[in-house]
Amino acid sequence: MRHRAAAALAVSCALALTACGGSDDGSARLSVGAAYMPQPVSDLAAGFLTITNDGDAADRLTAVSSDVAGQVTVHETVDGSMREVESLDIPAHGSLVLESGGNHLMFEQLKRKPKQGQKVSVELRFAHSDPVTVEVPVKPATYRPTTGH
Ligand SMILES: [Cu+2]
Repeated sequence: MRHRAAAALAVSCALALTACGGSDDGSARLSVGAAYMPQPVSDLAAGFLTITNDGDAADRLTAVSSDVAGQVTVHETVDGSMREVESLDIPAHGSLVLESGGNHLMFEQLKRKPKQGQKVSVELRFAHSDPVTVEVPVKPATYRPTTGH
C-alpha cells in the first residue's frame, strides 16, 4: 500500500482499485494545473506548470516526454542560469511550481514548432505515482500568467 498512488487525473481512478477515495494511506495524490508553453521562437521550447500534491507522501517528478520533442528535460534556474536536474521534489500537501524564471521543462529536438492556440501533449512521470498526461496550451511567446502571489 505504501506506494500505491492515485494521480488525480482521470484514468488512474479506474485502474487503481484501492487508491481512490482515501488520502490517508501514505501516498501522493497529484494534480496538474496552470500549464502552458510560450510559442517557441527557436528550436527550443519551454514549458511551465504546477503539480499539486494533496496526499500524505512526497513524490518526485522524474521524467517528461512529449509528442513534439525528441527530448524533454527538467531544468532549475540558479542565479539566473539554468541547469538540468534528475528530478524535482513534490512535497506532501504541497506543490511543485514550474514558472518563468524558475524551474521549467525544456523541449529539445522539436519535431514541429507549436503555434499559439495549439496544444502539446506532455507525459509526466513520477517516482511513485502513475504517469499523468497533460494537454499543454501554447500561448504567445511573451505570455505571462497572472499569479496569485
Ligand atoms: Cu532550461
